[in-house]
Amino acid sequence: MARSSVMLVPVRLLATTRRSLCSRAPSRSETCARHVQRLTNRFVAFALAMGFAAPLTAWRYSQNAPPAHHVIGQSFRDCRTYCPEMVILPPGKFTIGSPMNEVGRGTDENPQKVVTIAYALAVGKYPVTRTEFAAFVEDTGWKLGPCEHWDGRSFRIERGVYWSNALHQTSWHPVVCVNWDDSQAYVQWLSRKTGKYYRLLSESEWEYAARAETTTAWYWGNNEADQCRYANGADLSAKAQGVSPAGAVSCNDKYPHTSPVGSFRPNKFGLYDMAGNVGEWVEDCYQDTYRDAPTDGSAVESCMPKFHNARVMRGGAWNAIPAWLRSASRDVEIPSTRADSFGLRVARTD
Ligand SMILES: [Ca+2]
Repeated sequence: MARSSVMLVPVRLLATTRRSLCSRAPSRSETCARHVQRLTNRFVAFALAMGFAAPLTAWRYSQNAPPAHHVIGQSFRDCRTYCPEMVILPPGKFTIGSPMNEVGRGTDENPQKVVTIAYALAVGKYPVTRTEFAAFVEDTGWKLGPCEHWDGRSFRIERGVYWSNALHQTSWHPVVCVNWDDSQAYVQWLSRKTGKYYRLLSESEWEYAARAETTTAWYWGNNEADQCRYANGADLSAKAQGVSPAGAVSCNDKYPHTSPVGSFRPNKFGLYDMAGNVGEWVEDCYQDTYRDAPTDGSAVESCMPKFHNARVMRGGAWNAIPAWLRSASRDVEIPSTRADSFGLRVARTD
């Protein structure tokens, strides 16, 4: 049997298994897709360990990647009017978490572990914008509740403030005031509209995307003085308007609140605003250690009552000091909370 025919056997078997699993679901539901992806990741991890790296990576790419005419590093949209622009990241390995000597690190950023992203991953080039999110609200009538406002000292509910009128934003600003449930509703709607599988990034996928093959504290290096060229954080302009917590960076990025997406330099994967602007919900339930965290790019799906079933948010925001903008920094939030520094970014794997 020719080599290509040999490889087609497991491909057909797995394709059949995939169809079988999904056929038992009432629709091509998110739950089914997640389940299939988890099984596939395990299969690939096993096969990689057995030495079938090259053919399986190619197979995994063909199963999970966006259409074949898209290539790694390039961007695409699945529709012209409201679909987020996506960048295809290469498969690879990285170390999640921070070294013990990293300044400003949290105690939940260890133990450091090698994570393998054995598949091509399409990630939003920017956080989801107001225009993109508005298309979802208009189409579905989804209702979002009131929003907490950061006043420089604390978050508190502002009467009459919602995602649609917070922070004097324009259409190219990242949407804010979305909670984890709103984010899930958005990606499920986007999946239905496009026929593709959109979802939130897992926490490890997010850090892989943010680091972009760097191991430094920030994706621009280890110098916080460079922050204002790469990220919209708590800066001198935020300090001047009284919306900065203590510890703002000593440079001026000119945006006391959110900035239009893409206003700062991208990381090496061509992704913008992976630090600052808005915090980005990820899929994972929060655990205060990486001890039991998966190493195949999948998410932690078991939420813990002792952490109030909190989910993880990544990237810091316009009100974040340099330590919170580090690639390894983790934020913990209650899934029902909406705040004017909370946003989202999407991923697509098939
Ligand atoms: Ca700023």
